[in-house]
Amino acid sequence: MGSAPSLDEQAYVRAGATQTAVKILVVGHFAVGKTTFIRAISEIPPLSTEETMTRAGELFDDLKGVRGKTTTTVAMDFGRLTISERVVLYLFGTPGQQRFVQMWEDMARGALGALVLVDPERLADSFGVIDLIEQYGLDYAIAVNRFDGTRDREERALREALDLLDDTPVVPVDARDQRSSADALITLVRYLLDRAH
Ligand SMILES: Nc1nc2c(ncn2[C@@H]2O[C@H](COP(=O)(O)OP(=O)(O)O)[C@@H](O)[C@H]2O)c(=O)[nH]1
Ligand SMILES: [Mg+2]
Repeated sequence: MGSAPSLDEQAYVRAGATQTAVKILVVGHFAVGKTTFIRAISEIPPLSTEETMTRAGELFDDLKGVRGKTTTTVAMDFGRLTISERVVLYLFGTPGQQRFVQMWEDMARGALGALVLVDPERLADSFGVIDLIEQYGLDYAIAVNRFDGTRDREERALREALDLLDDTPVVPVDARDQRSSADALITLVRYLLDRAH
């Protein structure tokens, strides 16, 4: 792979260890950029499972006497990024909606932490995801995805709106950009490993 971004691995990896696999969740509300992010950085062809779920739709249709189709697309993404000679991240893109709580049960197991993608113009849409993350006791960093045309929101205002702890990292990211996305993950991993010490 191309040049690995720098993580001061001596501080984190046991002497003599070959590779350390780290499971990281990439979470966020619908259309916040999870798939884009994992596609931009994965060094293996990213997997994306698109599963069409019929919700309690049938029942709903019966009640309403409408034959409209109530379907929701659930997209899960999987990718890998080597961030130093010996630290390899396994990335799981996970939708943030409360109705996927069962999936979260599995996803959260063994995860070191999560990167929460947020859209600065739709912060309220991220409340549910952050609640879920906290419910599962996962440490996280916030990556503010810069969509074209969105103005910068002052970090202080964003921290307040999302009710973040003072030491929770907040980093800007362009989910389409490899370098920018990798930097956000490095910030997260450094934070997680420092906390684990
Ligand atoms: N302009 C811009 N568009 C983005 C960015 N990140 C994602 N998008 C677009 O936003 C839409 C939703 O992104 P997607 O990755 O599918 O979101 P997901 O539902 O969280 O997986 C797609 O059309 C992306 O191309 C970004 O940083 N800038
Ligand atoms: Mg997606």
